[in-house]
Amino acid sequence: MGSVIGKLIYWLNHSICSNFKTQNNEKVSNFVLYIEQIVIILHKNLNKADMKVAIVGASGAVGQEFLRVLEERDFPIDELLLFGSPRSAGSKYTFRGKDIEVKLLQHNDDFKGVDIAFTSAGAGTSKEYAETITKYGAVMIDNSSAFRMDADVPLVVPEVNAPDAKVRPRGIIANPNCTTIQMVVALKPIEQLSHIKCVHVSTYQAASGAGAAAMKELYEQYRQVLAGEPVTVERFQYQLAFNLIPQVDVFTENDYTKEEMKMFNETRKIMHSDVRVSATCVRVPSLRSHSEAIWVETERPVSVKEAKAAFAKAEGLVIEDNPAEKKYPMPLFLAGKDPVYIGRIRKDLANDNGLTFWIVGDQIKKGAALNAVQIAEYLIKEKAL
Ligand code: 2RA
Repeated sequence: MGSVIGKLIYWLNHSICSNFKTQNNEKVSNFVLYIEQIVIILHKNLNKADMKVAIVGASGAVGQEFLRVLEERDFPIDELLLFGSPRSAGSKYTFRGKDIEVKLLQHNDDFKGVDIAFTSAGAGTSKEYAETITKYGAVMIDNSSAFRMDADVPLVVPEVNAPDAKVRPRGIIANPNCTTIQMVVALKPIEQLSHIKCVHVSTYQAASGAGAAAMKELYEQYRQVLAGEPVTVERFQYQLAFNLIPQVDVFTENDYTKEEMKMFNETRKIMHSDVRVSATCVRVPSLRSHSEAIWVETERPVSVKEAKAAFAKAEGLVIEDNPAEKKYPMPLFLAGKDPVYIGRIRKDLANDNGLTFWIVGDQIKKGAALNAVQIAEYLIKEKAL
């Protein structure tokens, strides 16, 4: 799309703008910007020719996963742009055999002609750059918490509420938090059988949820403990090696952590539901893939047989459940996999309307990059970019 749009924008800037230059300059440039946006959107929908994609935060754990996922899924890309902080600008990453240099993220026109921008550089950066990223029509699929609960920003897990992605007045779609994403994939098939009134969940979150540096720190802590050296603690509240930490993110005023409140609020928004979610989020010394023990209470009792049949048909979910053969999902064996795995499916002995199960999902993949890419794939399929 770049060349056609480029020419139109050049023409708009140079013919219209120069004709009106003597008038109020700011008004003219706003007018031109509006026209440009209309042309971009019309062109995108009437005559989609090529696809320009950007990754913001390319050097981070999720940014790197975006590169792998886009390549793995043969995502239609004609041009890929990588953006990063001053620290990562200038680094090069290989995509489809070609080296791409990370550009410095700045307030300029670098996003002109970009169709989709996958952003994962923290909430502060997303807030600061949203306007720069979206002003020429790019759809920003944002992995941070910056906009998740904004009423005019859809929060999307394609298996659950894909059509929400089409209504995005600000050009922004939010990717939910990893623990919520994998949980709602498992809740959806049950909700279709009987409304879920409440959920109790305990998470077992791998070190990588706190970023690439946190993974390194866990390795280093194990090495230090085994070598009898003092242990470095920078990324977690305490030593994580040989330990569990019942705190992910900071505490809020009700003594739940932000991570726990995300599970409450985001689940309701994605599922369009009044469900109440009470979570305890725990950091565990595994490297990758989050696990969750979940108890749901439905309006009517749902049998294990019904639940298993619904899980078996559900999109993005794989059942691994055979107690006799010690079959259940485990994070060590599921890193790098696309689906959410579910096992230990049984009746809740403490609640006649309750079911309980265990899920594992790669939180950098389905919990972040893959979910965002699936949103983009849905928009392309629906011609709703
Ligand atoms: C964590 N859920 O595991 C967070 C990352 N989004 O720390």
